Amino acid sequence: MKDFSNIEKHWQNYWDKINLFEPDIKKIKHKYYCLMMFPYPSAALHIGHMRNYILGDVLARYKIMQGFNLLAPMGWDAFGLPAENAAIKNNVHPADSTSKNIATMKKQLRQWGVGYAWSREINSCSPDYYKWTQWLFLQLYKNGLAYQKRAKVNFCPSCQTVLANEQVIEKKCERCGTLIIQKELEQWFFKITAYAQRLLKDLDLLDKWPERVKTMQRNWIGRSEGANIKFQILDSDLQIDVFTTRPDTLFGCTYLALSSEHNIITNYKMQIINYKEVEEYIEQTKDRSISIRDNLEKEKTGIEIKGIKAINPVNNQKIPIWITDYVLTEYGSGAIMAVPAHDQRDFEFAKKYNLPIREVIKPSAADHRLLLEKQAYEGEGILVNSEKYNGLNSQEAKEKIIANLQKSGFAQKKVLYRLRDWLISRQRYWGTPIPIIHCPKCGTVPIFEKDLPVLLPKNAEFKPSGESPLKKNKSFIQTNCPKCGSSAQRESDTMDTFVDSSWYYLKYISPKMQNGPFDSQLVNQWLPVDQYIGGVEHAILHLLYSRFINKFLYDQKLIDFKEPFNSLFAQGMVIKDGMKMSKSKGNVAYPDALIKKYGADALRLYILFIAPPQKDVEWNSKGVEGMWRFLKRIERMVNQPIVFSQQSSVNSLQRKTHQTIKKVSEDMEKFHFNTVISSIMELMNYLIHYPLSAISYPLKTIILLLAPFAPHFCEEIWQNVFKNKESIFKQPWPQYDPQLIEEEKSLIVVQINGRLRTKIDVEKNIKEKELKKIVLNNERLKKWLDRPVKKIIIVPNRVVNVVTDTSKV
Ligand code: ANZ
Ligand code: ZN
Repeated sequence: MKDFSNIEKHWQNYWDKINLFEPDIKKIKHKYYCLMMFPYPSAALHIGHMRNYILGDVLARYKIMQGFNLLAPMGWDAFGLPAENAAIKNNVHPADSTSKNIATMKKQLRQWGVGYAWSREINSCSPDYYKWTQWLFLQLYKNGLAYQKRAKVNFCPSCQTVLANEQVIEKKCERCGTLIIQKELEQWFFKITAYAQRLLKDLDLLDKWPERVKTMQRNWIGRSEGANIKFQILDSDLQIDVFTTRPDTLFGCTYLALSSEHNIITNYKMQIINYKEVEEYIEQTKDRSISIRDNLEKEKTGIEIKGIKAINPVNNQKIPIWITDYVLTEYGSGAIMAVPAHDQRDFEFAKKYNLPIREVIKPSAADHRLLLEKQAYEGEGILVNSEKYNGLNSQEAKEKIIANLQKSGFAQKKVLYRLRDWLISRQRYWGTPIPIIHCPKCGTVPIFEKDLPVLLPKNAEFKPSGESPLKKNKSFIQTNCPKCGSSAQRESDTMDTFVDSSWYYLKYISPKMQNGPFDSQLVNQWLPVDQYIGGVEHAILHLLYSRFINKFLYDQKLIDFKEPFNSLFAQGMVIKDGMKMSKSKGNVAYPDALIKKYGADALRLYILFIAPPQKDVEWNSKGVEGMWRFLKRIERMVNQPIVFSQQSSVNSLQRKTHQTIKKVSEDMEKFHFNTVISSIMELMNYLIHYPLSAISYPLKTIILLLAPFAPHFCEEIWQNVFKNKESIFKQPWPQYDPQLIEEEKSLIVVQINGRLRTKIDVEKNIKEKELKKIVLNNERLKKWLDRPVKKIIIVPNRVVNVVTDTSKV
């Protein structure tokens, strides 16, 4: 064989020439839509990226061999912070660095033998694409699902931009790790909360999604069933609403806890005796994280509001009101009824400030008295200290207490979602401009669809300043109102890139379409995506947003499927030095040198061999050479003078071959690529013990099964050694013959102390240990085997003679 790099280039060109990855988009029967999450155009790709792309490529090639009309497209999620930050750092325009990066990545993908339907390439920063992202915005706007409001937002002082809650990880910016501050700004939102219940319920339709991803989405949506309960303020007509999931604990409420932004504090200023102290406390705790509530470790603080008391509506007890830092402003009503005996957060708070702890729920079984000394009992149980509700269980009590309070208007059932509306505006340059005009006379005016796209000006100062850079771009900002013609201003914020990626899977179907976002009819035929592949880091945001937009388009009758992705595969990460491989962590390994030395195929095989694809894997390049040797062995083998025949003439080898086809085919469906490779290796080891005249069929099978993994190598053998005229990927995937995979049996005579007792059917050439076990556990032989066995004599495939100790009767 010639050297790797020549072969690889040759076949890469060949696959282009025969349009291997270009589907016939009009042919729907037997279609297969295999989609990889489209990447940010970053600089050179490393081993971690490579693992993802070859994973998808293996599946794609396998599906082609199975005869599917395969669509495996690729594109670029090109707008956004990563591109922009890199551009700022290197002092180049993001448009230029983006196209440069795309070129590099395409070259790398090609070098790895990763194929896509490149004629369908899309790029979210091209006007052809973002025109339709803007169109999508307008549809949401028209339907009341895009709105603007002043909001306290997470602001990253380093990236100089607003972040969605989802992009804040433990108070820090997801991108750069800087501590987030809160700012109040005018912002655009998409009303994803209107879809909360459907986004939750339809998770049940996704039976081919990993359970852990669905759980993450469920938690994120966070449905809570409970009630709003009103607490009257003593000697006033003001009330404080609380949301609780545990109305059954109402008799155990010993204080109310409010967030520091609760309006009672300003509304009732005059009555608050210690207002000054309260004000000071609020000032001090202003920047506390919004996530403190979930942070059980964190010590909670608070201050009592002196001068006012609340009344518990079930027993008219007067209870104190506290301001605390563990109640969220944004959730429920920003106030809670605190039940220290049954809520751990309240328990700790009560201990610290010496507030009463009143037990009202007893667990049905074990004595927990001791427990209550140290922690709250948060489970359900039987009510105590609750007057007429005593003896009821939590469920019954919840219903009854709410029903009774409801009569007097003190309670109402309520379902809350943790999910917030999606904050989509960014004060950054490199994104899709929001297609809105602010007119001094008409107010907020959407752009006419015929006037799309609103082009992002190339000659803009794009360095972040906290304000939208486009604001300073006069020729962009100044325009005329489409309604009344007076001079007006364009919206200067751009959209979050998650908007770009919320609908791209539709665009691939008709990427060049000009007069609409996508061809609905074709889209309905090609979607949902059959297999979606991507990183588990997108388990919440991207997947939730895409599901939301899909449902919106469904409601608009533009598509007829409720969920965009039928099956989801979340691949593991490549780890180096204990961390995710990533440029920002400086632990990156690049594939180039390895490819030069061993070829792309050996590296592909190795990467997929070292771990199941859904698992994280620690990178170590030492084993690549082993894979290279494996390919060399195959090469030597196929270059021997083999006589080709359809089937192997030796039964056992034939059986092994068919068993391998079966195992490999099943593992392919489950993404168990590592065991696929080891099964192929096993067959290879098996076959070397047979004469050349017997191995042609197994060898041919090996080449076919290996083709998705080592495509260049196998294509080379297929065409240049086996002298076939057509691509190996146009060959049908090998099928096994169910009759040929069955193990041969032998009928074995079983003797006990030399006398024939029974005959058993076992697998031929069964291991002695196995055979002994079968014999000794045989029910029929029990009565003769009630004494110690002295020895067992085996004549392979024929006789087992058990000698027992007959002396001890
Ligand atoms: C009384 C109670 C007693 C509660 C008990 C729990 C246990 P999820 O499941 O997350 O919806 N809560 C309500 N609003 C809050 C806010 N803005 N900030 C912090 N906590 C808040 O939780 C609902 C429970 O969280 C509510 O039920 C309330 O405490 C608290 F034994 O009310 B519970
Ligand atoms: Zn106007």
